[in-house]
Amino acid sequence: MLFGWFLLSIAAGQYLAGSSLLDQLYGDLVQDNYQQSDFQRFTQEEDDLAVYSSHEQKFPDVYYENIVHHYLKRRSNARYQDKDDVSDIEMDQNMFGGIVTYAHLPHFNCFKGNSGKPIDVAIVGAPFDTGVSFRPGARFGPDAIRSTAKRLSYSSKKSSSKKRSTSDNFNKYSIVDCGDVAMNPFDNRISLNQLYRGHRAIVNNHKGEVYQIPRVITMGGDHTVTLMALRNLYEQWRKPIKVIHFDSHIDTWDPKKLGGGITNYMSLNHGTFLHYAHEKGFIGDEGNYHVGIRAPLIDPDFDSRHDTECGFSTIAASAIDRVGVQGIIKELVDSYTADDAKSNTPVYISVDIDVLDPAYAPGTGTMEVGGFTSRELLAILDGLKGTELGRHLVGADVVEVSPPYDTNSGITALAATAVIDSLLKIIVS
Ligand SMILES: [Mn+2]
Repeated sequence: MLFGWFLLSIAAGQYLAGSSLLDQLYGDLVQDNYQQSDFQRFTQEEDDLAVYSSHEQKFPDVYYENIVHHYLKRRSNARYQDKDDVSDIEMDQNMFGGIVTYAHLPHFNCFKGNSGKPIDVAIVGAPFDTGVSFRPGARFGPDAIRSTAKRLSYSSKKSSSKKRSTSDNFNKYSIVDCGDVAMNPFDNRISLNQLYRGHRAIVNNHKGEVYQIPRVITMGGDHTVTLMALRNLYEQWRKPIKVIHFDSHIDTWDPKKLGGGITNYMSLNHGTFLHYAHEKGFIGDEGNYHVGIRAPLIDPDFDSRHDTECGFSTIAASAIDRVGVQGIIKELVDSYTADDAKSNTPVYISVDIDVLDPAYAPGTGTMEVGGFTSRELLAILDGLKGTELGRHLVGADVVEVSPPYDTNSGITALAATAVIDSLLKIIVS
């Protein structure tokens, strides 16, 4: 009988030579509820068929057509779960639905004290864009980055998700999406202070299982938000931070040059925050790097001199054509000196998504042509993994993603998603 059924399948297969490739290839494989009784009336014919090789056709075409008719009819029947069985839908996330966190990471309220839950790496949004000089919209950046990160996941032990995982090394770490810091949209002084306290609460209220001090990756928000991250890091590590700043703009502008210094309130913005980070001593007097610079300066001589005073060296975007990705990686890695290693100088990486060419990141506040491709930026970041510089990375951000200016496909947010993925890999390597 079983042998007869096998031959029946072959017969159906022969007939199906004229139907779709999918039916030919997968018809029997996806058939799991077949009732043999449906073919009972062919039993005698099957047994007769058994004496013929599958290459010989004993019966007229109409016979095979009948078989296939019944075969397809049975196969297209859906079989439903019991109406109280939710085993296939009980998880609250799938690739393109569910409550959205970055890469399906677990979420809990990280700002309340005494949760007792460990955090090694916190992803947190800073929805703020009232420090921009040109196009706004970055307050929607965290939301867009999370939405675009749905195809990522990490096999963190805290995550129930088992989708595409980009590394095997995440199991040791508790990686959490803390959500967004609630930032007041009407007064930058209040909202930046809220961000400062948000970061501070995450770190003060939690310890990691690998890292005593959780590493925070911030999703901007305009670039002003970086100042609050640096302030927190300075207070946590009690020493100036070495900053690797990927951007098309220097962002060390003296407020008298950018914004005019008319009021104190307007002095702090997304082009002056590094000036203040230096003035406050949050960052080192030397050893900081800009990477990807190509935007014109406002007052070239003054700005260049002031930038050097703020402790920065520059790798221009055009360095890609002269020294290539490997040359840039080498300069950055070599900049972490033996003295840095000896004194454990903490490193912060800030990525303004406008470091990318507008072809790759149109959804940003201030586009500048002639930037890196996404591949070049990711290759540079990946090249820092496992180096002394990478091992001392204590915090990072991706800023200036402005979804209203992005494409329908969200390519800027997608690039930011990949940048965060690369930053995470440096931190957990
Ligand atoms: Mn910037």
